[in-house]
Amino acid sequence: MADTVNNKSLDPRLDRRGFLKGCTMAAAALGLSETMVPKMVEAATSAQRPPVIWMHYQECTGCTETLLRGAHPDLARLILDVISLEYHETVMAAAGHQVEQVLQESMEKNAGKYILVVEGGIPTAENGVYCKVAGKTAMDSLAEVASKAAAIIAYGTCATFGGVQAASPNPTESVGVDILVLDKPVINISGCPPNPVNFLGTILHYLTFNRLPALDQLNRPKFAYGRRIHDHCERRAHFDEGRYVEQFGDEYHKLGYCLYKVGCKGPATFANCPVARFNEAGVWPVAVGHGCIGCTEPNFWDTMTPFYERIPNVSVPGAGIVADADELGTKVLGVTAAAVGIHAAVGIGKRLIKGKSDSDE
Ligand code: FSX
Ligand code: SF4
Ligand code: F3S
Repeated sequence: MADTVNNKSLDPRLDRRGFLKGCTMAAAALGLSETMVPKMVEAATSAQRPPVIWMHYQECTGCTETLLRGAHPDLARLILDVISLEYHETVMAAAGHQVEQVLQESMEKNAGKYILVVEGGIPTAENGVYCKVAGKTAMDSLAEVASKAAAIIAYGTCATFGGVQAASPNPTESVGVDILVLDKPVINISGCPPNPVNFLGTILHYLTFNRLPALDQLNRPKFAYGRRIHDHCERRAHFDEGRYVEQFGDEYHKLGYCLYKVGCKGPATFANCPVARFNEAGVWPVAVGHGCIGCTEPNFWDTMTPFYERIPNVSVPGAGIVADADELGTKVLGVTAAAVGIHAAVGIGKRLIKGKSDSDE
Protein backbone atom coordinates (compact mmCIF):
# COMPACT_ATOMS: atom_id res chain seq x y z
CA MET A 1 0.00 0.00 0.00
CA ALA A 2 2.76 2.38 0.94
CA ASP A 3 4.47 2.06 -2.39
CA THR A 4 1.20 2.40 -4.27
CA VAL A 5 0.46 5.61 -2.49
CA ASN A 6 3.96 6.93 -2.65
CA ASN A 7 4.86 6.17 -6.20
CA LYS A 8 1.74 6.30 -8.28
CA SER A 9 -0.35 9.16 -7.00
CA LEU A 10 2.44 11.71 -7.24
CA ASP A 11 5.54 12.21 -9.33
CA PRO A 12 8.64 10.07 -8.71
CA ARG A 13 10.53 10.47 -5.50
CA LEU A 14 12.51 13.51 -4.66
CA ASP A 15 16.10 13.90 -5.70
CA ARG A 16 18.70 15.09 -3.22
CA ARG A 17 18.11 18.72 -4.13
CA GLY A 18 14.43 18.36 -3.30
CA PHE A 19 15.28 16.70 0.00
CA LEU A 20 17.65 19.52 0.86
CA LYS A 21 15.05 22.15 0.01
CA GLY A 22 12.32 20.50 2.08
CA CYS A 23 14.62 19.81 5.03
CA THR A 24 15.84 23.41 4.95
CA MET A 25 12.23 24.61 5.16
CA ALA A 26 11.51 22.23 8.03
CA ALA A 27 14.70 23.28 9.85
CA ALA A 28 13.68 26.93 9.53
CA ALA A 29 10.20 26.13 10.90
CA LEU A 30 11.79 24.23 13.79
CA GLY A 31 14.05 27.19 14.53
CA LEU A 32 17.17 25.09 13.88
CA SER A 33 20.30 26.40 12.24
CA GLU A 34 21.25 25.33 8.72
CA THR A 35 24.02 23.20 10.18
CA MET A 36 21.30 20.75 11.25
CA VAL A 37 20.08 20.25 7.69
CA PRO A 38 22.52 17.40 6.79
CA LYS A 39 21.49 15.54 9.95
CA MET A 40 17.84 15.97 9.03
CA VAL A 41 18.48 14.80 5.47
CA GLU A 42 20.24 11.73 6.86
CA ALA A 43 17.27 10.99 9.13
CA ALA A 44 14.81 11.62 6.30
CA THR A 45 16.60 9.27 3.92
CA SER A 46 17.20 6.48 6.42
CA ALA A 47 15.35 3.20 6.13
CA GLN A 48 13.31 3.83 9.27
CA ARG A 49 10.25 5.41 7.66
CA PRO A 50 7.52 5.48 10.30
CA PRO A 51 4.33 3.69 9.27
CA VAL A 52 1.38 6.09 9.21
CA ILE A 53 -2.32 5.26 9.31
CA TRP A 54 -4.43 8.28 8.37
CA MET A 55 -8.12 8.47 9.31
CA HIS A 56 -10.82 10.94 8.24
CA TYR A 57 -13.89 11.89 10.24
CA GLN A 58 -15.98 15.13 10.29
CA GLU A 59 -14.12 17.52 8.01
CA CYS A 60 -13.80 19.06 4.56
CA THR A 61 -10.54 17.24 3.63
CA GLY A 62 -8.86 20.58 3.07
CA CYS A 63 -6.10 19.45 5.42
CA THR A 64 -5.09 16.58 3.12
CA GLU A 65 -5.59 18.68 0.01
CA THR A 66 -3.21 21.31 1.37
CA LEU A 67 -0.68 18.74 2.43
CA LEU A 68 -0.57 16.32 -0.48
CA ARG A 69 -1.94 18.22 -3.44
CA GLY A 70 -0.78 21.69 -2.57
CA ALA A 71 1.10 24.10 -4.76
CA HIS A 72 4.33 22.87 -3.25
CA PRO A 73 5.09 19.55 -4.92
CA ASP A 74 8.52 19.14 -3.33
CA LEU A 75 7.01 19.39 0.12
CA ALA A 76 4.26 16.87 -0.65
CA ARG A 77 6.77 14.41 -2.14
CA LEU A 78 9.14 14.81 0.76
CA ILE A 79 6.35 14.05 3.24
CA LEU A 80 5.42 10.93 1.29
CA ASP A 81 9.06 9.88 1.13
CA VAL A 82 9.69 10.41 4.82
CA ILE A 83 6.68 8.45 6.05
CA SER A 84 5.38 5.07 4.98
CA LEU A 85 1.74 5.85 4.28
CA GLU A 86 -0.13 2.64 4.96
CA TYR A 87 -3.73 3.79 4.80
CA HIS A 88 -5.28 7.04 3.61
CA GLU A 89 -8.82 7.05 2.25
CA THR A 90 -8.41 10.12 0.04
CA VAL A 91 -5.44 8.90 -1.96
CA MET A 92 -5.95 5.13 -1.98
CA ALA A 93 -7.01 3.56 -5.24
CA ALA A 94 -8.89 0.73 -3.54
CA ALA A 95 -12.27 1.00 -1.83
CA GLY A 96 -14.83 -0.90 0.23
CA HIS A 97 -13.98 -4.21 1.89
CA GLN A 98 -10.56 -4.22 0.27
CA VAL A 99 -9.45 -1.10 2.17
CA GLU A 100 -11.01 -2.31 5.40
CA GLN A 101 -8.80 -5.36 5.09
CA VAL A 102 -5.76 -3.17 4.39
CA LEU A 103 -6.49 -1.20 7.54
CA GLN A 104 -6.84 -4.28 9.71
CA GLU A 105 -3.69 -5.86 8.30
CA SER A 106 -1.70 -2.69 8.70
CA MET A 107 -2.82 -2.27 12.31
CA GLU A 108 -1.74 -5.84 13.08
CA LYS A 109 1.55 -5.66 11.20
CA ASN A 110 2.56 -2.32 12.76
CA ALA A 111 0.94 -2.69 16.18
CA GLY A 112 2.54 -0.36 18.71
CA LYS A 113 4.71 1.27 16.03
CA TYR A 114 2.52 3.32 13.74
CA ILE A 115 1.69 6.99 13.92
CA LEU A 116 -2.02 7.60 13.68
CA VAL A 117 -2.94 10.83 11.91
CA VAL A 118 -6.52 11.96 12.43
CA GLU A 119 -8.28 14.53 10.30
CA GLY A 120 -11.71 15.75 11.35
CA GLY A 121 -13.75 16.13 14.49
CA ILE A 122 -15.46 13.23 16.24
CA PRO A 123 -19.19 13.58 16.93
CA THR A 124 -20.19 12.20 20.32
CA ALA A 125 -23.93 12.98 20.46
CA GLU A 126 -26.23 9.96 20.44
CA ASN A 127 -23.33 7.54 20.66
CA GLY A 128 -21.62 9.05 17.66
CA VAL A 129 -24.17 8.18 14.95
CA TYR A 130 -23.49 11.41 13.04
CA CYS A 131 -20.32 10.09 11.41
CA LYS A 132 -19.94 6.50 10.34
CA VAL A 133 -17.33 4.84 8.13
CA ALA A 134 -17.70 1.22 7.08
CA GLY A 135 -20.58 0.80 9.52
CA LYS A 136 -18.56 2.00 12.51
CA THR A 137 -19.01 5.29 14.29
CA ALA A 138 -16.03 7.65 14.26
CA MET A 139 -15.86 7.18 18.05
CA ASP A 140 -15.51 3.40 17.74
CA SER A 141 -13.19 3.63 14.79
CA LEU A 142 -10.90 6.08 16.61
CA ALA A 143 -10.86 3.94 19.75
CA GLU A 144 -9.89 0.89 17.71
CA VAL A 145 -7.14 2.49 15.61
CA ALA A 146 -5.75 4.57 18.49
CA SER A 147 -5.44 1.51 20.75
CA LYS A 148 -2.53 0.13 18.72
CA ALA A 149 -0.85 3.41 17.75
CA ALA A 150 2.49 4.60 19.14
CA ALA A 151 1.43 8.24 18.99
CA ILE A 152 -1.29 10.33 17.41
CA ILE A 153 -1.13 13.49 15.36
CA ALA A 154 -4.44 15.35 15.32
CA TYR A 155 -4.14 17.24 12.07
CA GLY A 156 -6.23 20.37 11.54
CA THR A 157 -8.49 22.37 13.83
CA CYS A 158 -11.34 19.84 13.42
CA ALA A 159 -9.26 16.97 14.81
CA THR A 160 -7.58 19.15 17.44
CA PHE A 161 -10.53 21.15 18.77
CA GLY A 162 -13.68 20.00 16.93
CA GLY A 163 -13.49 22.67 14.20
CA VAL A 164 -16.38 24.08 12.22
CA GLN A 165 -18.85 21.36 13.21
CA ALA A 166 -18.18 22.15 16.87
CA ALA A 167 -19.25 25.78 16.33
CA SER A 168 -22.13 26.78 18.57
CA PRO A 169 -24.58 25.09 19.07
CA ASN A 170 -22.43 22.09 18.09
CA PRO A 171 -25.42 19.88 17.26
CA THR A 172 -23.38 16.68 16.92
CA GLU A 173 -21.27 17.43 20.02
CA SER A 174 -18.12 17.18 17.99
CA VAL A 175 -14.81 17.11 19.87
CA GLY A 176 -11.10 16.85 19.17
CA VAL A 177 -9.08 13.64 19.52
CA ASP A 178 -7.47 14.43 22.87
CA ILE A 179 -10.85 14.66 24.57
CA LEU A 180 -11.45 10.99 23.75
CA VAL A 181 -8.00 9.40 23.67
CA LEU A 182 -6.33 9.76 27.03
CA ASP A 183 -3.75 7.00 27.07
CA LYS A 184 -1.56 7.95 24.07
CA PRO A 185 0.56 10.99 23.26
CA VAL A 186 -1.54 13.34 21.11
CA ILE A 187 0.17 16.13 19.18
CA ASN A 188 -2.16 18.84 17.96
CA ILE A 189 -1.26 20.52 14.68
CA SER A 190 -4.08 23.02 14.40
CA GLY A 191 -5.13 25.30 11.54
CA CYS A 192 -7.99 25.21 9.08
CA PRO A 193 -6.09 24.00 7.17
CA PRO A 194 -2.79 23.57 9.01
CA ASN A 195 0.54 24.29 7.39
CA PRO A 196 2.17 21.11 5.95
CA VAL A 197 5.57 22.46 7.02
CA ASN A 198 4.50 21.95 10.62
CA PHE A 199 3.57 18.34 9.93
CA LEU A 200 6.91 17.75 8.22
CA GLY A 201 8.77 19.55 11.01
CA THR A 202 7.11 17.36 13.65
CA ILE A 203 7.96 14.14 11.81
CA LEU A 204 11.54 15.21 11.03
CA HIS A 205 12.06 16.31 14.62
CA TYR A 206 10.99 12.83 15.73
CA LEU A 207 13.26 11.09 13.21
CA THR A 208 16.26 13.34 13.83
CA PHE A 209 16.17 13.58 17.63
CA ASN A 210 14.23 10.44 18.48
CA ARG A 211 11.67 12.36 20.48
CA LEU A 212 8.61 14.47 19.87
CA PRO A 213 8.92 18.28 19.86
CA ALA A 214 8.05 20.29 22.99
CA LEU A 215 4.34 21.08 23.23
CA ASP A 216 2.31 24.02 24.60
CA GLN A 217 -0.67 23.75 26.97
CA LEU A 218 -2.89 22.85 24.02
CA ASN A 219 -0.56 20.02 22.93
CA ARG A 220 0.66 22.01 19.92
CA PRO A 221 4.37 21.98 18.98
CA LYS A 222 5.94 25.10 20.44
CA PHE A 223 8.16 25.56 17.41
CA ALA A 224 5.03 26.29 15.35
CA TYR A 225 2.58 27.75 17.89
CA GLY A 226 4.88 29.42 20.40
CA ARG A 227 4.46 32.96 19.11
CA ARG A 228 1.60 35.16 18.06
CA ILE A 229 0.95 36.00 14.43
CA HIS A 230 1.08 39.66 15.44
CA ASP A 231 4.63 39.33 16.80
CA HIS A 232 6.18 38.46 13.47
CA CYS A 233 3.76 40.01 11.01
CA GLU A 234 5.27 42.07 8.21
CA ARG A 235 2.55 44.72 8.73
CA ARG A 236 3.47 45.14 12.38
CA ALA A 237 5.31 48.43 11.88
CA HIS A 238 2.06 49.86 10.49
CA PHE A 239 0.18 48.68 13.57
CA ASP A 240 2.72 50.27 15.89
CA GLU A 241 2.62 53.54 13.97
CA GLY A 242 -1.19 53.57 13.77
CA ARG A 243 -1.52 53.05 10.02
CA TYR A 244 -4.65 50.97 9.44
CA VAL A 245 -6.82 49.81 6.58
CA GLU A 246 -10.24 51.36 7.24
CA GLN A 247 -12.09 49.22 4.72
CA PHE A 248 -11.14 46.62 2.15
CA GLY A 249 -10.09 48.20 -1.12
CA ASP A 250 -9.28 51.64 0.29
CA GLU A 251 -6.01 53.42 -0.41
CA TYR A 252 -4.51 52.13 2.87
CA HIS A 253 -5.33 48.58 1.85
CA LYS A 254 -3.45 49.15 -1.39
CA LEU A 255 -0.51 50.52 0.60
CA GLY A 256 -0.34 47.34 2.69
CA TYR A 257 -1.30 48.89 6.04
CA CYS A 258 -2.29 46.89 9.12
CA LEU A 259 -5.57 44.93 8.92
CA TYR A 260 -6.49 45.21 12.60
CA LYS A 261 -9.49 47.46 12.06
CA VAL A 262 -10.94 45.20 9.40
CA GLY A 263 -10.89 42.25 11.74
CA CYS A 264 -7.40 40.76 11.86
CA LYS A 265 -7.15 38.40 14.85
CA GLY A 266 -3.36 38.15 14.64
CA PRO A 267 -2.92 39.70 18.11
CA ALA A 268 -4.84 36.77 19.65
CA THR A 269 -3.59 33.91 17.47
CA PHE A 270 -0.61 31.65 18.00
CA ALA A 271 0.96 30.30 14.80
CA ASN A 272 4.01 30.64 12.57
CA CYS A 273 2.18 31.59 9.34
CA PRO A 274 4.19 34.80 8.72
CA VAL A 275 7.41 32.78 8.82
CA ALA A 276 6.45 29.37 7.46
CA ARG A 277 4.07 30.76 4.79
CA PHE A 278 2.08 28.59 2.39
CA ASN A 279 2.71 27.15 -1.05
CA GLU A 280 5.60 27.81 -3.36
CA ALA A 281 4.55 31.41 -3.80
CA GLY A 282 5.38 31.95 -0.11
CA VAL A 283 2.15 33.71 0.83
CA TRP A 284 -0.07 33.74 3.90
CA PRO A 285 -3.45 35.41 4.57
CA VAL A 286 -2.19 38.79 5.78
CA ALA A 287 0.39 38.99 2.97
CA VAL A 288 -2.42 38.85 0.42
CA GLY A 289 -4.54 41.48 2.19
CA HIS A 290 -6.87 39.44 4.40
CA GLY A 291 -6.77 39.51 8.18
CA CYS A 292 -5.96 36.42 10.19
CA ILE A 293 -9.20 34.77 11.36
CA GLY A 294 -7.52 32.85 14.16
CA CYS A 295 -7.92 29.42 12.57
CA THR A 296 -5.34 27.74 14.82
CA GLU A 297 -7.19 28.55 18.05
CA PRO A 298 -9.84 26.46 19.82
CA ASN A 299 -13.44 27.47 19.08
CA PHE A 300 -12.31 30.13 16.64
CA TRP A 301 -15.63 29.95 14.77
CA ASP A 302 -17.25 31.29 17.94
CA THR A 303 -14.55 33.32 19.65
CA MET A 304 -13.01 35.02 16.61
CA THR A 305 -16.24 36.03 14.90
CA PRO A 306 -17.40 38.35 13.41
CA PHE A 307 -14.32 37.86 11.26
CA TYR A 308 -14.50 41.34 9.73
CA GLU A 309 -14.89 43.27 12.95
CA ARG A 310 -11.94 44.19 15.05
CA ILE A 311 -11.25 42.50 18.33
CA PRO A 312 -13.98 43.87 20.61
CA ASN A 313 -13.43 46.64 23.12
CA VAL A 314 -9.77 46.96 22.37
CA SER A 315 -8.40 50.34 21.53
CA VAL A 316 -5.58 50.76 19.06
CA PRO A 317 -2.38 52.27 20.43
CA GLY A 318 -2.37 55.64 22.07
CA ALA A 319 -6.12 56.01 22.37
CA GLY A 320 -5.88 56.17 26.11
CA ILE A 321 -8.02 53.59 27.80
CA VAL A 322 -7.10 50.08 26.91
CA ALA A 323 -8.85 47.08 28.35
CA ASP A 324 -7.17 45.38 31.26
CA ALA A 325 -5.10 42.47 30.00
CA ASP A 326 -7.14 39.79 31.77
CA GLU A 327 -10.41 41.35 30.74
CA LEU A 328 -9.13 41.64 27.20
CA GLY A 329 -8.10 38.02 27.16
CA THR A 330 -11.53 36.91 28.32
CA LYS A 331 -13.23 38.97 25.67
CA VAL A 332 -10.92 38.08 22.85
CA LEU A 333 -10.33 34.47 23.49
CA GLY A 334 -13.48 33.44 25.34
CA VAL A 335 -13.24 29.80 26.30
CA THR A 336 -9.73 29.66 24.91
CA ALA A 337 -8.51 32.16 27.46
CA ALA A 338 -9.35 29.81 30.28
CA ALA A 339 -7.72 26.90 28.50
CA VAL A 340 -4.41 28.63 27.84
CA GLY A 341 -4.15 30.71 30.98
CA ILE A 342 -4.63 33.92 29.04
CA HIS A 343 -1.00 33.90 28.01
CA ALA A 344 -1.94 35.57 24.76
CA ALA A 345 -3.80 38.45 26.26
CA VAL A 346 -1.16 39.64 28.67
CA GLY A 347 1.16 40.45 25.81
CA ILE A 348 -1.52 42.20 23.84
CA GLY A 349 -2.50 44.39 26.75
CA LYS A 350 1.05 45.43 27.48
CA ARG A 351 1.73 46.22 23.86
CA LEU A 352 -1.37 48.31 23.41
CA ILE A 353 -0.74 50.26 26.57
CA LYS A 354 2.73 51.11 25.33
CA GLY A 355 1.47 52.07 21.85
CA LYS A 356 1.56 55.60 20.64
CA SER A 357 -0.83 55.97 17.72
CA ASP A 358 -3.61 58.50 17.82
CA SER A 359 -5.56 57.04 14.96
CA ASP A 360 -8.41 55.37 16.75
CA GLU A 361 -11.77 56.92 17.01
FE1 FSX B 1 -11.16 20.85 9.35
FE2 FSX B 1 -9.43 19.34 7.69
FE3 FSX B 1 -10.54 22.94 8.17
FE4 FSX B 1 -11.10 21.32 6.40
O1 FSX B 1 -9.43 17.68 7.34
S1 FSX B 1 -9.40 22.01 9.87
S2 FSX B 1 -12.62 21.99 7.94
S3 FSX B 1 -9.44 22.80 6.23
O2 FSX B 1 -10.19 19.74 6.15
O3 FSX B 1 -10.42 19.17 9.17
FE1 SF4 C 1 -0.39 42.04 11.25
FE2 SF4 C 1 -2.90 41.69 11.94
FE3 SF4 C 1 -1.12 42.45 13.78
FE4 SF4 C 1 -1.91 44.14 11.88
S1 SF4 C 1 -3.19 43.26 13.54
S2 SF4 C 1 0.19 43.77 12.56
S3 SF4 C 1 -2.18 42.79 10.12
S4 SF4 C 1 -1.16 40.52 12.70
FE1 F3S D 1 -5.02 30.72 10.05
FE2 F3S D 1 -4.39 33.16 10.77
FE3 F3S D 1 -2.55 31.59 9.81
S1 F3S D 1 -6.23 32.52 9.72
S2 F3S D 1 -3.66 30.36 8.34
S3 F3S D 1 -3.67 31.32 11.71
S4 F3S D 1 -2.78 33.74 9.41
